Amino acid sequence: MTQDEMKKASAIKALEFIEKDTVVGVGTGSTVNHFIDALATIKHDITGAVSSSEESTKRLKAHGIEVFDLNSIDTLDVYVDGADEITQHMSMIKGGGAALTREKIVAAVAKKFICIADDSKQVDILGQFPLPVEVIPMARSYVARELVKLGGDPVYRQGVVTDNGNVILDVHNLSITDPKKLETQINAIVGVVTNGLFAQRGANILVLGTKDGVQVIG
Ligand code: ABF
Repeated sequence: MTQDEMKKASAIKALEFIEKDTVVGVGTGSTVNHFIDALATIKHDITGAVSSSEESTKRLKAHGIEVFDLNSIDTLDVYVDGADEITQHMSMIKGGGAALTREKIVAAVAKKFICIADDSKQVDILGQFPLPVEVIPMARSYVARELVKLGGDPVYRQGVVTDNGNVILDVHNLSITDPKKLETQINAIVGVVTNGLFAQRGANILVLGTKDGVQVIG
């Protein structure tokens, strides 16, 4: 099985968590693209979706799936999204696709976070993947200096503007032994919109594509 086949297998398995006549929270990324394609096969059984990015909204609509504004939704049972890294404690680094803020908002509303991923995403300690931090453009240099004080090496992601009109700093060389604490510390820097640590609200279930099949963990 290739990595993409593992992503696809995990995405298809996640359909089992979707209840009839509900609105589904949908993340962003190549694994989620497989999920959106799979969701299209049951589109007449669901009410619609809320989306974490313009990219996913476009794909959902192309399949004829209605996309609702999150403000019009009272409850969301399930949010399905990928990750860049995930630990056995279900803490994640996300934001490689620059959609971290909207992902964190939809995840906050959802009762259950279902992480879909291939097994290359499983790690013992977060931080090998550079941690994305979304920043208000005028605060970029200040936030970068503060991130250095926390032990990281921030790199400006050139040419990327988020769906919210902000910029991304990717923080290299962090060995994240206490993700909840670091998530709080980075969020406390003025000018930071969101950081890509999903530890305080981690995943509830990991649907992991491996070469031996799909494992459901949690
Ligand atoms: C989004 O897409 C992320 O937060 C993460 O950055 C990424 C995972 O990428 P992929 O599914 O393409 O490997 O969910």
